[in-house]
This record gives sequence, C-alpha cells and structure tokens, in this order.
Amino acid sequence: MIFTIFGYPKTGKTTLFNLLTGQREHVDKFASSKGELHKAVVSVPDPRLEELNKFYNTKIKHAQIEYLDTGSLAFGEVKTATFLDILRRSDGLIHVVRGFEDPEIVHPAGSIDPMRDISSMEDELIISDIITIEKRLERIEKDLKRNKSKELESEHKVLIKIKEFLEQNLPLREMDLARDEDFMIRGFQFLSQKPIIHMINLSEGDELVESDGKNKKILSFYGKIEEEIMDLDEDERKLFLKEYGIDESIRDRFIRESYKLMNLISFFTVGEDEVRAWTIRKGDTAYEAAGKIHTDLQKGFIRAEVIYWEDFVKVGGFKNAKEKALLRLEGKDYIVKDGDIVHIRFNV
Ligand SMILES: Nc1nc2c(ncn2[C@@H]2O[C@H](COP(=O)(O)OP(=O)(O)OP(=O)(O)O)[C@@H](O)[C@H]2O)c(=O)[nH]1
Ligand SMILES: [Mg+2]
Repeated sequence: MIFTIFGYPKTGKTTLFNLLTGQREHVDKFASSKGELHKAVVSVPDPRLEELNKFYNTKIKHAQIEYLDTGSLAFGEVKTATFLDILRRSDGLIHVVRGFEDPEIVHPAGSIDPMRDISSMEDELIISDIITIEKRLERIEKDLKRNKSKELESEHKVLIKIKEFLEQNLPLREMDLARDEDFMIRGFQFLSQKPIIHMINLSEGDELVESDGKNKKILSFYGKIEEEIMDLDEDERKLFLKEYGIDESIRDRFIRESYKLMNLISFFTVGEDEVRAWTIRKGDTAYEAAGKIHTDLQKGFIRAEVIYWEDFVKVGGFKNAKEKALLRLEGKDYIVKDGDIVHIRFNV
C-alpha cells in the first residue's frame, strides 16, 4: 500500500510525513525543498497480532504502508512528468493543505483558505486526467483511420464518456463505471480516480474539521503541535494531546481513516515461524487472499481453513480449534472477513 503526500509549497507536507512515519526529515520555513523524495515504510499497529502470538511466541509481522513525500509542488505543476509518475503509482493520495497562519510563510495565493486550495488541487487532478485522455484519443483516432478495430472503437467510446464527465469538473472517483469500463481504464491510473485524503494543517486554536465524500475524506491536524511533542514518550504525548482536545495522534487516526476510506481489512496467517497481518480490500475472496501471500498458493489453491481470530483465542489455538471442528473449510469464492485467520491448503 503506497500513499503519496503532495501539495502546494510550505503547507507542512514534510511535517506530516515525519508525523506519520516517525522520521526526522528537515523542515524549513524559507528554503523550498527541490522535489527530493522522502520515503518510509510504517507498520500498521494491530493489537490482535500480540494476542495471536501468545500461542506461538514467534516473530510478528505487521501489515505495512509506504509513505512518500514528494517535495514542493507549485500551483499548476501537477502535470510535470515525474510527479505524475509518482502519483500514478500510489494507491492513495494525501493532499496537505495550508490551514495555519504564519506571516513569515507566504501563501502563493496571498491568503489562507483551505477549501479554495482543496478545490484548486482537485481541478489540477481533473485537468491532468483530461490531458491524458486527449493524448490517447488522438492516438486512437489516428490508428482508426488506418485500421478498423473493435477494441479501439470501444476504448474510444469509454474515453469520450469519461472525458465528458471530467469536463463537468467532476473527479472520476465520483463516476459509476461498469465493471468492463473500469477494467478498460485501469491501466491509465487516472489521478482523480484515486482515493484521496485532504489533510488541513491547522493553527493551534483552530477547530478540527472533518468530512466525507465518495472515496474522499477531509481531515485536519495540528502539524506544529504534534511535531513539538514527537520526542515525548507515549503517555506524555497522550496527555499533551488531550489538553488540545485530541484523543488520538494523527498517525493512528490517519491509518484508521485510510483503511476505512479505501475499504481495507486485515486477515492473519499464524504459524511457528511468524504471526502475520495482511491487507486486502473488503469483498476480496479467499482466492485473492491466497494470491496476496504467494502466487503458488493461489495457483494451487484447494481450500482455505478459516477461523475468526477471537474464536481462535477463545478456544486456545489452532490445535484445539481443529479438534473441536471450529476450522471452517471454505472455497475460492469465500469472502474473507476482517480478523479471519486463513490457512491455505494448496497443491504444488
Ligand atoms: N505555524 C505553523 N507552522 C507550520 C505548521 N506546519 C508546518 N509549519 C512550518 O512550515 C514550514 C514548512 O513546513 P514543511 O513541513 O517543510 O512544509 P512542506 O510542505 O514540506 O514544504 P516544502 O516541501 O518546502 O514545500 C516549516 O517551517 C514548518 O515548521 C503548522 O501547523 N503551523
Ligand atoms: Mg517538504
């Protein structure tokens, strides 16, 4: 799972990157970062893993999220090739928005207005998708002049439909696509189709805001405050945040909200060598879960043995569950639930 942090200059992107990852990348009031990329992998905390590991005393492997911090991006620059490429390879986008006042840090638009900046970045994503489509359409039309092709014709039709949607200034996230249409355009990695979290970086004293849209979320955080307490130990940090009316650090809150937004769930594999969490999408089948673990497990899939993690703990581990016939045998199409322990039986 890759999340990319991007946004206009001096909004607090690197500050947020540090908060989410525990890194200490340099943040600066004046010098602008020249697009150097920061990258870090973070384990997704999950107390269920510790519970499960009581039966094994082995190593725990958490699910992981990779965060990228793209560096500065001026207004209208979303279209540059390197940025596009990084954004396209992301599973989700984190757009950092300036909400804090600081007379020393000039906002390019001259005033602080998070909703304006959110909508202007949304426009840029939409425009970049339109440009991608126009280029492709041009190519297709050229080819169609030379050769008739059913496939190209239907691609042309879908792209025109999508372009018309975008031209109403709507992101593709909000478009209801048929399965085959969605499949056809997947390769383009359209930016306005990606789940996005707009993170408003507020001043101390501002009220937290939050709202939901389709595959879109607006969250807010106090970058400066959370940065100042990064070095305190966990209990102190909690106390400190409480004084500001914050129950949860932005790091924990972000992971929770992003899982919700992207419909992600976890399943577990357990064994003597490791107790491990895996991330899949809600609605994924046992067959897809097997593929997540290893392609061999997917290719040779016979059955999945499944037990809900709480039942596993209650009954006292795998062996007991087996004896009491609490392990369910499920086929390829079984929809994996959050918290399932899954053991794939397969042919080699
Ligand atoms: N007052 C205030 N300053 C902040 C806040 N968040 C970040 N800053 C300051 O804003 C400056 C820029 O922060 P960064 O995190 O480097 O911002 P950035 O978006 O990564 O900047 P570039 O990569 O150069 O575009 C630093 O001096 C930060 O200390 C905040 O919530 N309040
Ligand atoms: Mg930066």
